[in-house]
Amino acid sequence: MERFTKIGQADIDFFMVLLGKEGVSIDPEAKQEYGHDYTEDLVFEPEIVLKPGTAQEVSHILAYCNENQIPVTPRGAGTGLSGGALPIFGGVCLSSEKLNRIINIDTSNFQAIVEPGVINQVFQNAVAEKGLFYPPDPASKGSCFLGGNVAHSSGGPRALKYGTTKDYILNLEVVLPNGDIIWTGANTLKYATGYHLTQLMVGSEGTLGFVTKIVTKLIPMPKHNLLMLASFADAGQACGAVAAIFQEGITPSALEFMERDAILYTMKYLQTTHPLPDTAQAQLLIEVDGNYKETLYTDCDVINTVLERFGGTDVLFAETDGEKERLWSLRRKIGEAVKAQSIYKEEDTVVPRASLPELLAGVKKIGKDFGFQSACYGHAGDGNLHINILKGNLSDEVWNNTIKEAITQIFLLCKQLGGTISGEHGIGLVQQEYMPIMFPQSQLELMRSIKKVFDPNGIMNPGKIFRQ
Ligand code: LAC
Ligand code: ZN
Repeated sequence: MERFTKIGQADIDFFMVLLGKEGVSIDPEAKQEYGHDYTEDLVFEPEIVLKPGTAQEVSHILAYCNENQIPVTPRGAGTGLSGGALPIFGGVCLSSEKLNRIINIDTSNFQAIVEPGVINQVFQNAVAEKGLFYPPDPASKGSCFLGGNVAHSSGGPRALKYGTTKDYILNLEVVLPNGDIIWTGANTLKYATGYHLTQLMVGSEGTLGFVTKIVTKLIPMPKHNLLMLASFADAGQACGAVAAIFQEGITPSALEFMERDAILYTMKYLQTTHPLPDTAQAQLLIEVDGNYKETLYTDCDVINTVLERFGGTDVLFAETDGEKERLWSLRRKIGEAVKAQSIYKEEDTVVPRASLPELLAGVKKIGKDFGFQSACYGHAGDGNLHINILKGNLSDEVWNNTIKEAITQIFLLCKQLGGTISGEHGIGLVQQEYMPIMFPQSQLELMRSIKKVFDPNGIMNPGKIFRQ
């Protein structure tokens, strides 16, 4: 027996009455558009796309789907990299795009209430106008939604100093699969009042409920930042410099690693120039921020001595906002550029930062053993290395089968180094087969049991995170 019910005319009529024509799409173009996200080239079309504008509408939709055993896949901007928004069983794609209001920015308590369809950068700009700062800044910040950020606890370059999304979520309004609307906690900085349901929801990838309001913490906007770029003839040495910078007592606001190939692909993709010496195998992009310029210059001097110790050369400072933006734009576009270059798989490995050189060396060795090229980059200060495995000349047979063994070896290495298989992209669809590397069956069973408490009929984003 099919686990889920296919959507019929009666269901379409119900949703039309509830949301009106504007809130319902069933045409082939919409199904195609909402059938993919940024994950590789995967496509799974929904049977219907719903765009509610209130929590009450979400509640009616979920209660109906729960009763009728219709699968529901929540969707933000579709910028995810682990296939979390792919409706693999068809059914409803539940889009948050009409829930896009910034409800309140509270400058006395440094908090904001927003809906999940607000674009990360739009929110950052709105709070910046009031002198406040919302640090989580995924590379896709210009288009990704805050709801998706909550679903994956997204990070970004600034996470190493300021933390990821989970560190900025105080409270959530969530519609549960049975249609109940709850608040998960309180709008307070401290919370010791039973199980922390807010933090359980963050990173749950839309498998437990649909977030309709987000209460975020804000902090004061630092007044200044400095950005420097350093080149290394040896990529391992670049990784080695990372932990050493922290050991000097400095916490940069960003510390990004970029391998030569990743930079070259992005220069080509953006049709832009970039200061990359012929000898450079890797670069570090380092930002410091704070309220006092003098302190930042002193920090940069100290960082410079560390960089020299690790063979860093050609250290450049971005002199203008335009230069800063050019460097950041190149860094942020690497993912897109690699995608344009080759069929690829992106792994989101993370290890304790001092183990980064070992991780990189291990990845390169595994690449040699299995005959694949990789372009690595990422948030070195967090020990978070994005590994892009390129298909290049590999046969389909090797790509579809053997490469899984290579990925398994990379993930086993992460685990052995005290790390894990995703730092910020989530497990979604594409990483779930590797979950048993991280957890014994008993622990996966514990997670499944939690899922069952929230979603006994298994309608919320089915087939994600772990096998259900
Ligand atoms: C980045 C995304 C891919 O760091 O996480 O560019
Ligand atoms: Zn990243």
